[in-house]
Amino acid sequence: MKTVILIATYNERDNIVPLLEQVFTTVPEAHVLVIDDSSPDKTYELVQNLQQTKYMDKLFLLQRAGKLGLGTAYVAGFNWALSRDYEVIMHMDADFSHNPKYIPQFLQEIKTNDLVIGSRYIKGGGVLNWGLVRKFISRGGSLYSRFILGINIRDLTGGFKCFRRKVLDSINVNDLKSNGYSFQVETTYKTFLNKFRIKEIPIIFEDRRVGQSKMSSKIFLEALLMIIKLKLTLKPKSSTRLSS
Ligand SMILES: Nc1nc2c(ncn2[C@@H]2O[C@H](COP(=O)(O)OP(=O)(O)OP(=O)(O)O)[C@@H](O)[C@H]2O)c(=O)[nH]1
Ligand SMILES: [Mg+2]
Repeated sequence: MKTVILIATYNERDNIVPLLEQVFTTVPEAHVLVIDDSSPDKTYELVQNLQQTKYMDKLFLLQRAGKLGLGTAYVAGFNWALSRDYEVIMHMDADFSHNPKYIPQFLQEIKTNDLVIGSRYIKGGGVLNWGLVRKFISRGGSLYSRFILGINIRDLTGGFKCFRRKVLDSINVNDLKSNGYSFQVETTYKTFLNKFRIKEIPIIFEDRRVGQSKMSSKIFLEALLMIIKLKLTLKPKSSTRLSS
């Protein structure tokens, strides 16, 4: 199945080249779209370079004018992919937290599922090198979302995911409300409401190797509120009532 992997970058100069090399070594048949928000460290230059010298036919770059957030970067990537003939659309972080070695498992599972989620919170999954606070935020965020939304998915906030195009077609990616931490919750929740098959596979998530963390308490609090909003505004497909 024709596959594209979306990788959003903001100041990932130290990670992007080794990451792309590892991705293409692991899955030579896949395409990659990097969505870069004009990183001040010029991450995009390294991508252009690699594109011109090595991966002309399978590496693509979408450059945006400035830092617009990870959620909108993925929406731009989804639209890019949906306007082409990709059957499978994945996304992952650029900082090696999402190890490319797992990609073949995603591509195997997506043959019989509609959304495959790399999960830190099922048997065999986990997190390496995180402090207690970060662990609490992530685990708490997933538990909280699960409880509010009433959905039996263990890892709702992770960003290592693989979609069939029909899922993205159905969830109207341009209508997504979140941009920050809750973006992942929203796409999974909508997939669930639309009754698609979702599968979690275990991943070990490693803390970013190099570069600056962008997590803040503001992002986190916004996400908590957004999840309540999602619960109140989104309804399952089947509950749509006929007007009398
Ligand atoms: N294009 C784009 N990419 C972004 C933006 N913010 C973050 N990213 C990328 O999105 C991915 C995830 O962001 P991270 O900064 O790793 O977020 P995190 O994993 O929650 O936090 P740390 O790893 O602790 O920094 C990385 O590949 C970032 O480079 C943005 O505004 N625009
Ligand atoms: Mg990270």
